Amino acid sequence: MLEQFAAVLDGAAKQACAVRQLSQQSPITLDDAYEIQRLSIEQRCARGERLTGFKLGFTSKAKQEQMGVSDLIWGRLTDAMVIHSGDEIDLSHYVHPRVEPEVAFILDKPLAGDVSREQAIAAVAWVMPALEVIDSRYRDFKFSHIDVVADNCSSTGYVLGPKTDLLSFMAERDLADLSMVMTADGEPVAQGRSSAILEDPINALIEAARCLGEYGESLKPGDVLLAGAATAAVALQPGQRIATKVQGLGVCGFSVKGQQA
Ligand code: OOG
Ligand code: MG
Repeated sequence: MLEQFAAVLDGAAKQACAVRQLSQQSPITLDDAYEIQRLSIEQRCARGERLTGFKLGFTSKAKQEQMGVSDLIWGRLTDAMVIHSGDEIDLSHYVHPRVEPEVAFILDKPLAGDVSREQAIAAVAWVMPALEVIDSRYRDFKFSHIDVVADNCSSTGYVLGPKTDLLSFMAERDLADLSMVMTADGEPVAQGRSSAILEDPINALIEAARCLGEYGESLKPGDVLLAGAATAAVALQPGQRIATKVQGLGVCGFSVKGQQA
């Protein structure tokens, strides 16, 4: 049954069509949901995709309130989800995509299990502004905690901005006190602060190591970690130009194919 559910979600993502929440079809546990996620990503890897890292979700109150889910979740990222900054994306490849501003890290050392703040910082090479494109495979973008975990936490795309050395940045600035603005065609559509992400994005590294460890996974050198959105997500429209700026870290963005309404 778990294999079947994984195939349903993988198919929904490939065909960009929404499906019913799994929990409305059969009682599944959180462990089942993480196994469905693992199996669905295994399908993608069997088609040639490569794992590039992990993401956390619901690390901010803004996101928890928007979606009505308050428990931390984690998902897997692959190279097929990479959107290069400046690229154009085509909405026909998605069901009902939204975008959210994030902070991302790239590690250069492994990070696993219970780790201290110092260990977390020492494992990171780069910090970056980021955008995540999320696209629930469930109808109406509605789900329970268990459903969204099975659906790889709505992961579908991510953009990374310029890389800054984490240690040098932290020597001069407080990573937990940066303004974050997301714009559509130059107009602000979401604004927040990096402190919205678990009070400090460094906590996302600590939580990711712990949560992944519960399922026998860990962060490896080279992995990306998306720390989670600082604001609610915004639905994408044809023709938009989306950008996000994180104070001191820079800007990244992409455009959406098509005519503006
Ligand atoms: C789930 C993914 C949440 C975040 O950054 O909080 C997430 C969703 O909202 O569909 O990626
Ligand atoms: Mg996100």
